[in-house]
Amino acid sequence: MPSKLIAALGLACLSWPIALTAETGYDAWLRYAPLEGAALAQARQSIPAVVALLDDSPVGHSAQAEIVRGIRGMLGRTMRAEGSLPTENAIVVGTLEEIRRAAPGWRLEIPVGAASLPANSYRLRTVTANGRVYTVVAAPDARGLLYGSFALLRKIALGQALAGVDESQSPYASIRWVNQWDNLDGSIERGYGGRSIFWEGGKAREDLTRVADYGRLLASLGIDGCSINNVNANPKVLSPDFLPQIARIAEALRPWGVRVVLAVDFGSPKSIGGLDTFDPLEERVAAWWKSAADAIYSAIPDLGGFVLKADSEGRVGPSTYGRTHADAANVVARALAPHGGLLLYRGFVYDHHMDWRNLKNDRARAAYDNFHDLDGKFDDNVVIQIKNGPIDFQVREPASPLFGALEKTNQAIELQVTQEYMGQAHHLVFLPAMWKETLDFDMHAGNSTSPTPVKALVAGRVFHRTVGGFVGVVNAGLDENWMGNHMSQANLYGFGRLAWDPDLSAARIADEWTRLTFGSDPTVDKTIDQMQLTSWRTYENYTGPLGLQTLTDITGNHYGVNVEASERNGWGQWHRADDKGVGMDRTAATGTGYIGQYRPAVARVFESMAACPDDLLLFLHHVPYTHVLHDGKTVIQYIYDSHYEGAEAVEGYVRAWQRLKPLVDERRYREVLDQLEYQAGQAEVWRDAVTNWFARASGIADAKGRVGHYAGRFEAERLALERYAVRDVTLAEDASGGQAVACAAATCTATLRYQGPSGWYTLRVEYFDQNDGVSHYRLWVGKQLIDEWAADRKLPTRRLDSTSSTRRQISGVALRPGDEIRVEGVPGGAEQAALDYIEIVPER
Ligand code: GCV
Repeated sequence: MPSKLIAALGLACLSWPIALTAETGYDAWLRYAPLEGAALAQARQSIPAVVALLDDSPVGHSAQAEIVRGIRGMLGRTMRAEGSLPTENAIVVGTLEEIRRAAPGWRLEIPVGAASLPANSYRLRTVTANGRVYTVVAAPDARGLLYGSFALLRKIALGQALAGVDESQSPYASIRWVNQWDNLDGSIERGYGGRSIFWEGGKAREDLTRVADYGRLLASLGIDGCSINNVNANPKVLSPDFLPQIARIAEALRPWGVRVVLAVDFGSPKSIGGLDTFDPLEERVAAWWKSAADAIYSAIPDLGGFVLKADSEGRVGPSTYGRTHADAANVVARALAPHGGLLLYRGFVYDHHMDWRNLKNDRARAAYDNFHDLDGKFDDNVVIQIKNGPIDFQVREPASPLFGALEKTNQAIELQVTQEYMGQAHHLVFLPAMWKETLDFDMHAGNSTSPTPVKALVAGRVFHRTVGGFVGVVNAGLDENWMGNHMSQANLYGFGRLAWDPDLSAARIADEWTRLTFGSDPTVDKTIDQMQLTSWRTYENYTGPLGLQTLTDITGNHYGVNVEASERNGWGQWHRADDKGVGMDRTAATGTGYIGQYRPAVARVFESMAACPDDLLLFLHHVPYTHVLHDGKTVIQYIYDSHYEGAEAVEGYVRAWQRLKPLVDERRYREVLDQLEYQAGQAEVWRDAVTNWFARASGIADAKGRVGHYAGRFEAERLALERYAVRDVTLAEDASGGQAVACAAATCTATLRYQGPSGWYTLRVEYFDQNDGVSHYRLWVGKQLIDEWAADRKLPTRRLDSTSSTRRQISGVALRPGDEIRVEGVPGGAEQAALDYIEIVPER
């Protein structure tokens, strides 16, 4: 057995028991949990004793080791790993060429002909020869072997029969990459799953085990490129003395067929190259890029290429010298071309100092305005990397018009897996459902009547481009479960599956993920699938319905609610809500003209208020609050209702999850419950803040009388306070009644005398969990201590605001008239054990 293989199997053996015993989330969808019942019986019958690898590449060895690992986990059997075709039943892993040599008589009947089978494809096929049954994993290249092996294991894990298997799959597009926004100091921009797995203290980490394990997760989805540093790039990555650091990371990813990609800074020729210019049209600059690329490729010959953010959010770019994006892209791409490298040039270019008073200004226009006229001017190894929508990963945006506007330029779609505007690591939001809407959206871009969905455009299928595809911004980190919570792993899974095959449905992806991650119990599957598949709409309902975008603190942490943060500044995420109406007029007739950037068939629908889908109405039109939607509601009533529905839906997730207690392992049950309970509280914070803001702005009351009236709610500032002091909260809607109480003493109390009927109640204490200390709370009813907790969540604020506002819910509390309910707060650090209100809710 080759030594590399022994090493790989050794590692697999070591990590196997951990995977089975500790459900930390580390193994994500590659748990290989023991099969049971019929699935086990079926797999035991069809899985032979041998897995033969005919290929000797490191990637081939990863494939074989993975099969051994997976079968051991699922069947409790250790297959023999061999290096040639055995004379017994076996799983055989080999390239088409290797199989042809070892078993010339086998006819794999590759439908499109072996020579034309696209790179990274695979074929799974049962072959019967000389009375033996071989399950063949064949591919044109080693990556295909790996992807085929993972597909085989996925089938087994999902209980699908292997006998007679006959299937071939090819990736939909050539680019299936992830971008990590990791800084060299170990922090991650918009990362919510811990510190960088790649970097610490300006260097590659000593221990890169996590990098290899991440490579394995990516490979299991068919992802073959990973940029390892922030697109807000540190120029240092191209210094000659830094190359060994990158080379070490490349080495850790290589056995999984994942190529390193680097984010580079356009100013590098000047900032680290010793030139006095970075003008892309200067010979010296071109020569510098060439020598930088030559140096990096001599250290890492399989580097995928570069990703470049230029002239955006303070990054330097070609505008410094009055040059175009094509000039900038081509000078870098020409340095990469001799090495087969690609340049992913980001289409996320916009002016963040726009005059908000000018109603014709519009950030959404920027990508198209910057790139459309340059179509055809980019070299063949340049790919324009375009965010799914024209703004910036908001909860609802139309597909970027740029997808339909590039005919002679390669493109890739950029999707954000890390949940920057989507509740970060704290809210459940299954993004494949949202991505599918964009990928399937027909841009009407072709010259015939055939549909031209975004997925086909970015894959280069419509205009016959040779490269193109999918890029996901992932930002996985050192947290045990990679993403900061278990459920968000489904977004990485979904991104990878869609990058491989964007025709998959969101429902199928959710179901695969749930079964691989939580097992195949039908109640568990149904519950989790249902939660995942409704979660985007739910989140949209309480954070920004009707195309309002995410009504978050866009100049701050992008997490808590702040309706006005997008207005009266140059960032251009305007929704233009005032006392009369709401929405951006982006029409060609009276607005910014953005809608005119779409092809006529799309523009017609968007331009007409009657035809425009309600979900995008306020993104595309400015309307009075009394405008009636297609469903018959007024805009203002829809805003109220959707917020209540959203908050109620999350309460429903909590109840649904609680029913899974006996069916999910203890640790993940507890951690997901904690996340959902927190989210339910936050959804109410959002609900109350947004609905109160719009009630105040519009002057129109909620027809159902809910907004501003909260039965059973007792404001902390009205309770009997000892040492607690009343504070105005600066965004009035961030605290119920606009006020909170904070404790500047060693301990403070807030007391209320209950006067309602006797019965069982749930008590909700709304408090503020800032990140500058850990306060402690105790809740007493009479002399009895009912609950105590610490305010120790990691939320991105030091202030009393909607981000720190957090709910503690205590159910099953018996109350009688006259009972004294007392909250005692003990500050910790700079955090002052602040309270917003207590709510007393009768139990259902
Ligand atoms: C890496 C948004 C994010 C930034 C990010 C930028 C980008 O603006 O808030 O953190 O920067 O997008 O995609 O470049």
